[in-house]
Amino acid sequence: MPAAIEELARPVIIGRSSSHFTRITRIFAAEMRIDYSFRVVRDLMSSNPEDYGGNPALRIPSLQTPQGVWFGALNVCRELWRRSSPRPRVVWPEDLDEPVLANAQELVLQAMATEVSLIMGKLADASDSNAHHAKMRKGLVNMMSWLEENARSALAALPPQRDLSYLEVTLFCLVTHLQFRDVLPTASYSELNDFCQRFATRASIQETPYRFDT
Ligand SMILES: N[C@@H](CCC(=O)N[C@@H](CS)C(=O)NCC(=O)O)C(=O)O
Repeated sequence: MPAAIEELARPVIIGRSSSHFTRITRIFAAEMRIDYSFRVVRDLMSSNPEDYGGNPALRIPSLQTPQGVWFGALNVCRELWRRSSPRPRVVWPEDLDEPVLANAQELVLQAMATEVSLIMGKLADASDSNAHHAKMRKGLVNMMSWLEENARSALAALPPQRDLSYLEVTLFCLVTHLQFRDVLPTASYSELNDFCQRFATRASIQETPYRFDT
């Protein structure tokens, strides 16, 4: 296949190496053995949807494919999975049919979103001392405490015959991103840190470290 056509056939992840939602998709791509190009969004303050692969929400990640663009980490991961062969056994959010599992997934994604708001607020020069900021921080600390208390039982309740779960990938990306961006001290979360240490032995984790794109 000529290089230009091959390039077009290769999906493009649009995101940043420092973004936890982007890392979810890169871990999935590595686990699914999908070859992709990576397009860095240089300015997260841009208000041009084209900079985000056309996403009107002005968010990363997106996945550009010949069929169209997929917005958001979960959509991207599902499309990467559909493209994989053989398809690994993935546990998706809708498969989590016990409260501890479903709530863990909800709180991981909410904690990630809260972290984005805190970081973007700081970037935009918002005061760290306003009431909403304080409430977001309190919510984040509460969610992390809940996850620390419930991670062991949630992880034990995942179907044992899986290759991967969205819950584990998102939990790993959340905890390690809190450390990377220094948003909260995480040393006291021993269950979460143990989980991250175990999960970090995967090649997909070694291949996708957080870093600031230059
Ligand atoms: N629902 C989206 C959320 C993505 C998101 O919030 N991404 C962050 C970066 S990790 C972002 O684009 N932030 C830019 C902003 O908040 O303006 C997903 O699941 O992918």
